[in-house]
Amino acid sequence: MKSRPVLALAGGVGGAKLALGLSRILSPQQLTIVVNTGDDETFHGLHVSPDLDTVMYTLSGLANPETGWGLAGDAFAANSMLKRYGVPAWFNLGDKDIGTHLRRTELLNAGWTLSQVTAELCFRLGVRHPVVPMSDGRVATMVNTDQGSLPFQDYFVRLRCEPVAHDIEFRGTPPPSPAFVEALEGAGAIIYCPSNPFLSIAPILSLPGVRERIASFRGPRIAVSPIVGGQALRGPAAKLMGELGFDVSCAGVASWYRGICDTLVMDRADEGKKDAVAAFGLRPEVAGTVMVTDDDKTALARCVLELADEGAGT
Ligand code: FO1
Repeated sequence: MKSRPVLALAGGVGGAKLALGLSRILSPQQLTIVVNTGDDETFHGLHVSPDLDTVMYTLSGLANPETGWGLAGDAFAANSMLKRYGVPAWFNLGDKDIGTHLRRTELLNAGWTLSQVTAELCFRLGVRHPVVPMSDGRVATMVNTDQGSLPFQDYFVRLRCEPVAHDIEFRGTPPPSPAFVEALEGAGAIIYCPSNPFLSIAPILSLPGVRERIASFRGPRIAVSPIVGGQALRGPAAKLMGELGFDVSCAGVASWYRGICDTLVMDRADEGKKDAVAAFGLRPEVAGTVMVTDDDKTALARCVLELADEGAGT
């Protein structure tokens, strides 16, 4: 994508990895990373934006390499103290991480938008590529389960995705953030990072006008499957897919992306699923999608960008 910028849509850890790879190849003018905020939650009076922070920490080189979320070398003294006070502190906020949430909350309370706050935090951490919340308004991802309707972090962290899900709901219909709208209008290609489609990409698409804009987008739209060999690389994507009635495979991912995506990048392990993916109208492309090292992330990003260049020329 030499001319028009790339718009990458991302959730947490998997999305951040590809976003890092893209940021190593593209300049800040050539890439906008729009991030899911349906997982945002208020803990102990603080506004926590886990996916924004995961992308921001990853791009600044500060992320915890073991978990993928939170900060490397963080401690949890404040969280332990909350537990001593009898506060339900199951969402593990690190001591340094709390500094981020304090600053975000302070600026939001002072009237800044989430976009402005995120730009400020990124600037201070040396992140030069635009990391943009999907919206400045609130969308709450709710997982409707056999144990009732659960806010995302309750389902994901407190209950470790154990409840059986039958539906996912996005409460709130604020407009997409200004930078997201601008990126949608100016993009030369759209890349869906290998994030959970149901929990990370769907909230972005749920914003007014976004799905329609992407459906009628003229440039290449490329998704990277987060399902490899019938399993999620991390998180509950595979379990959820099964519970929601999808085939737990990259073909199931292709069926979900039908109409809003042209090419699905699937792992070499799934070579045999090419026809099943093509049956949903997506062009199957095989690559190494398991990103362990930074070189893996850059290699996958390069592959995706080459596909975008090919698509732009067709
Ligand atoms: N994930 C967990 O599994 N357990 C946690 O205690 C936890 C704490 C946490 C704190 C800050 C943050 O930015 C992310 C955190 N996450 C934790 C990850 C987060 O729940 C998910 O990765 C995303 O919301 C899904 O992308």
